Amino acid sequence: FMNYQFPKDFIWGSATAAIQIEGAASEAGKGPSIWDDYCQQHPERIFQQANPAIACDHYHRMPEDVALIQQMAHNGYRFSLSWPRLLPQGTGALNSKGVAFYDRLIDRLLAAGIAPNVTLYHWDLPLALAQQGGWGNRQTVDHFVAYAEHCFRLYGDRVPHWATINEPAWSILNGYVTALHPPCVHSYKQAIQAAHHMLCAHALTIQKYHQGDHNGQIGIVLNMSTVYPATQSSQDRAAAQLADGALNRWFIDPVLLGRYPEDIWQYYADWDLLPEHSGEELGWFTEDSIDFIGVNYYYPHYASGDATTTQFHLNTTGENDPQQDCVFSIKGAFKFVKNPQGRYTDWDWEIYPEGLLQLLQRAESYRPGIPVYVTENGIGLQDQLDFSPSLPVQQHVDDQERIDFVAEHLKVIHQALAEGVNVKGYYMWSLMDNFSWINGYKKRYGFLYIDRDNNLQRYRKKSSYWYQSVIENNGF
Ligand code: GCO
Repeated sequence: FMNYQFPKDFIWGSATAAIQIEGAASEAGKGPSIWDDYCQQHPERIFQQANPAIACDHYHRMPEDVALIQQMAHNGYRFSLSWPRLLPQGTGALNSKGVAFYDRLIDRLLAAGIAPNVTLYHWDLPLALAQQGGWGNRQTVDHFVAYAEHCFRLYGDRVPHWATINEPAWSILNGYVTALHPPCVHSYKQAIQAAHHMLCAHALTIQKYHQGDHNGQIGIVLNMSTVYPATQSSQDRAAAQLADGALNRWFIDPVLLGRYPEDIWQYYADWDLLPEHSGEELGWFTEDSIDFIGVNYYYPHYASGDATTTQFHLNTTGENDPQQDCVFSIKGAFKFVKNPQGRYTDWDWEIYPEGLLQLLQRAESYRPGIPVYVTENGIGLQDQLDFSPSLPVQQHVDDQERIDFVAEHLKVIHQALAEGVNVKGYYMWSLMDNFSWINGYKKRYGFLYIDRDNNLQRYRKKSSYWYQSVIENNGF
């Protein structure tokens, strides 16, 4: 008897991103990305001076990794293509070895009955384009669209699901507001300009895909963090509305409604923060353009209107996630604070499954019936290997906390389904422990434990066996 039965065609998978797992950073013709460069230039900003040069060596171990995905019974896998592996300079000639790598990956997945869900951009901008201004440069839009068209031509016949950009809001916030990620700029003006270019690149790519003769679906992956007021004061409620507008609606509205949200547009206009834009560009934002929406959810935010301090902490201890310490403040208008009642992980991320339910309901309210995929959800832990002879192999990495976390979130997905939200699949972050940006390799997210002391050996964690049984029963 299943308490939580899922629809027959539900996709059960896990997710990764190229820069976080592939390694082979300067091999086989790959060009450098902003992350390769950042870790080289500023090793002190990354926990234990880690870098993605080898990562999980997935580039070389791909057949083994796909075999593990198959063994774990997943029927879907979300990964990203590395733009600088395919186009080392970001533009120009394709790198044939890069092309061949993703051909092999996609073919192997399909042969194993695993449906690929492919993200075009997961933060690894080609360095050559960054040197010309990156997302701040209008030309990057055209370069991105050209890159996307290559990908559709190369793999479009075999990829059922595409996503343009992973978490544009967070990529912009990290790059231009907290400045913890490259290009490490503190500028709201540039943040909003770069965001506009990303949204243009997204919109134009969707158009191109639909104009082409492809039979898959295309969408975007948004991190639609729920934002609550820290207290019920009118100041905090206004702060929450603004924070939600800047972080969520600024991205959801162009994508799903075909226009920027008026209140935030006006707010940015008042502060002289509006992006340079043309009428033609705004015309690329159209209603009903995407076929599905991908939602990444980790934790909720609490906005306070008392944003008198603006601090940007660099925390490279890996103990706390700097995103939590960090005070976001658009011209002193809001900051995020902790929930005193919250249940928090080791990295100070609150565990709050109800937040996911609200996001799913929100996607549905934007466009009833829209297919929704939970494209990321998971928990970073300091998992340990334990080879005590008394333990069965399934318990060599006992990550019961991850099982509890995933189960709690699957329950709210089940509830959303019961309420009529068209949730089509769940991709746990992540398939394997990987390069977690400035947290380096300490923050482990995987179903597979990567033994960094022993030749990057893979071990299945307890959660992977539990998830396999969920998949095999299509519920739990
Ligand atoms: C982490 C994050 C993940 C990702 C992912 C974001 O801490 O590593 O929680 O969300 O790294 O790349 O899309």
